[in-house]
Amino acid sequence: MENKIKEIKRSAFEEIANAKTSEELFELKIKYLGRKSEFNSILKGLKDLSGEERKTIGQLANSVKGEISGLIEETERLLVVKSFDPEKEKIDVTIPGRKMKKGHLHPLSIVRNEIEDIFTAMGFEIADGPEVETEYYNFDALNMPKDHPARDKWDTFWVKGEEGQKERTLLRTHTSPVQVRFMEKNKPPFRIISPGKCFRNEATDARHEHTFYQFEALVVGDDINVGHFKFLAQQFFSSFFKKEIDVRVRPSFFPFVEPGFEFDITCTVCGQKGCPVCKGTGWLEVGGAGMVNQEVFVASGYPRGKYQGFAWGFGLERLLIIRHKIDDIRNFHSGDLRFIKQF
Ligand code: FA5
Repeated sequence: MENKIKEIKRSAFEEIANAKTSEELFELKIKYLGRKSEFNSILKGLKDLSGEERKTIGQLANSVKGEISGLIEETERLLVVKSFDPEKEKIDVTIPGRKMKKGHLHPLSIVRNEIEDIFTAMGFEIADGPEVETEYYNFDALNMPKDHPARDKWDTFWVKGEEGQKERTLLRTHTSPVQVRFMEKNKPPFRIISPGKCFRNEATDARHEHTFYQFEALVVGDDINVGHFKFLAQQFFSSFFKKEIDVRVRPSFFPFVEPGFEFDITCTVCGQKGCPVCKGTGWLEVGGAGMVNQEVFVASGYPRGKYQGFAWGFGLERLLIIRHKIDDIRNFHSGDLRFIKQF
C-alpha cells in the first residue's frame, strides 16, 4: 500500500511538471485527486486496515494528497504568469471608465422617508403593525363588529388560517389597526405616525389599486381637538408641497372616529383658481380623519371619556399623483422602469 502511494506520487509529480495548459492541469487534478481516482479508493479502503497500519498509511496518504494538490495550485500560478503577454495585455489608462449602473429607491420609499422626516422633526414617533392582521384589530376594535355595514366599504383578502386557529386573519385594509395596537401598550400623551401597505379587494382603475400605501397619524392627550388636527395638517402639507397649503374638513363617517371628516387641501396646481385637476373646485381630496371614538379608547384599555385625540389616514400614492401629476396609480406597482427612473 505504501509503495502504491509513493508510485502515485511519483507519476503525478511527473505529469504535473509536464503540463502545458490549465486545462491539462485540471484533467490531472481529476485523474489523481477526483472521486474516481485510485487515490480515493485507497482512502476509502483505509477502514479495512488494522489499527496501526491504518494510522501510518492514513497519514502518508493525506500528506501525499496535500503535496499533489499544492503542486497543482503552484503550477497553475506559474502557467498564468508564463502565459502573460505584455503586448496582448496592454492597458490603456486613458480610456474612460465604465459607469456602474446605479439603482435608486422606489418613488414610494422616497416619499415615505420624506414624510417620516417631516413628522419626526415635529416630535412624532413611528409605529408599526402587521400587514396580515386579525379581524379583531382591522374591524372589531375599530368599532366595527361582525355585522356592521361599514365593513363593506373595506372588502379585503382573507387569509386561509391554520386548522384550529382561533381568530380569522386578513390583509389589512388600512393602517388604522396600528392605533389600537399602539394604545394597548402605551399611555397618553403621545403622537405617532404609522406608514404601511394596505390591501383591498376592489376593481382597479386610474385612482384605485388592490395594494397601496397609507399613512396614519394619531395624537392623543387630555385636551387634543380638531384645531390641533387642522394646524398639524396645514404644517405637514405646506412642508411636503413646499408652499402654503390650507386644509378644510367636511363631515364624513368612519366608525372609529366621532366626529369624522374627509379633509381636502388647496389645489397645488392652480392655487384655488380652479383647474381640471381640482375639477374647478380649488380643493383636492386627500384622506379621512376625525376625533378618536371613545369606543376605540375603551377597546384599547383606556377609561371612557378620559382622553381626547385625533387620527387621520391618507394614501401615499394619491399624494404623489398630486405632486407629480401622474395619470394612473397602477404605474407605481407596474415594475415599468421607464416610470420608476423619472424619480
Ligand atoms: C380609511 O382607510 C381610514 N382608515 C382613514 C382614517 C384614518 C379615517 C383615521 C379616520 C381616522 P379610506 O377608505 O377613505 O379611509 O382611505 C383613506 C385613503 O386611502 C384615501 O383617501 C386614499 O388616499 C387611500 N386609498 C383608499 N383606497 C385606495 C385604493 N384602492 N387605491 C389607492 N389609494 C386608496
